[in-house]
Amino acid sequence: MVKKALITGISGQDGAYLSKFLLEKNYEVYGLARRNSTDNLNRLDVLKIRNKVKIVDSDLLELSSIQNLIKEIKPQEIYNLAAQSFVPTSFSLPLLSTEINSLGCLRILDSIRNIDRDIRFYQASTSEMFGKVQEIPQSEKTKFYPRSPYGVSKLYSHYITINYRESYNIFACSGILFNHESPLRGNEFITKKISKALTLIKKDKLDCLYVGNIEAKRDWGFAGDYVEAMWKMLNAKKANDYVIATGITHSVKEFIDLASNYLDFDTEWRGEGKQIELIDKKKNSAIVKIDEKFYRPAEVDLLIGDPSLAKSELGWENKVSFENLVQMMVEYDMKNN
Ligand code: NAP
Ligand code: G4F
Repeated sequence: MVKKALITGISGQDGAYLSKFLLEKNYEVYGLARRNSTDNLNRLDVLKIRNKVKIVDSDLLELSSIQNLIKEIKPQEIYNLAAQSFVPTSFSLPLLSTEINSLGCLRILDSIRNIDRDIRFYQASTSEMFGKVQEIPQSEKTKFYPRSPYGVSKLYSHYITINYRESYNIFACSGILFNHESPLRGNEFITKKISKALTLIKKDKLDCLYVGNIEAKRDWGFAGDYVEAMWKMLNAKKANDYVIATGITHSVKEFIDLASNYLDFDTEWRGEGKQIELIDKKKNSAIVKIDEKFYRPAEVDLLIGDPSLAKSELGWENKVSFENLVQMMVEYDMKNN
């Protein structure tokens, strides 16, 4: 029997990679997308799968529409990837972010409870829940301490997923995914912002990249590797929650250094604190500067995950290294900007 999967957030980075992964496993893939005034399914074009998935119109804010979709499609698996996923926007739009990220998840879970409890459910949880980290590295047992409305909203969906598993015996899993990137990453996230801007500077189409806190450290992996973990969770013998990470951390500054090396810039950092600048020695001009507006009201300084449970129970391992990830993003942007 051909399995049917419903993916919310199919227009996003992970939605595109997960669709490709499931299509290769012969799934019938349905993608929940909200109406937009402009076409936002271009990631599916890049991966050449737009005509292979079935797009259905809905929104995580609309309960009856979600219920109708589940009744009509009858999926065996639902992957809830839809979210207001940009941390700074969660500070400016905290209620909307919570509506989508927390109650959106509950709307799906409660629909599963009422319609068909055999549907397996994946929730896109996040390392942002660790926030001000209480332990290094962070594992499934680490205490949470979110630092943004985004992190708090995702903590609700994390626990409601566990609650529906324990209360109603629904096969519901929560993947605590650390930052994962790709050429298809949204433009405002720091990795894409760096790779895109530095390639534009290389082509003399931009003078300078403005960023916030370059000392922040993240455990960055490749999105294509991480969607496999989502599928493995839903196809395991037992539902559980897993940290998905590389186990290695790098600062934003290191990401900038590596990307500028790949682009053959000859650079040095000059100055200190918020006055620091990255100088292109050939032109003797700054190509990266700090702009305070990119600092957050509360920061997550350091994330580094311990993915050993995912390795032992799911056989999942990160494949693409940090160095290869940076190179992949820079090469894509060199070709496409
Ligand atoms: P993304 O590129 O920002 O995609 C988010 C998706 O959610 C988009 O398709 C967006 O649709 C959709 N969406 C937003 N509000 C919606 C609503 N009200 N109803 C229906 N769809 C809605 O995010 P991503 O990087 O692929 O991440 C996927 C999921 O994993 C998110 O839940 C994110 O919070 C979580 N996560 C991501 C990372 C990471 O490093 N990437 C790490 C941990 C967890 P539009 O195109 O219409 O905006
Ligand atoms: O790329 P970022 O915006 O990602 P952030 O905040 O870690 O969130 C991402 O990863 C989470 C998993 O941990 C996901 F749940 C979430 O949905 C999203 O995908 O920022 C990374 C770091 C931050 O510390 C930020 O302060 O980079 C720092 N940063 C420094 N300058 C900047 C900038 N971030 C952005 N976006 N823009 C800057 O100019």
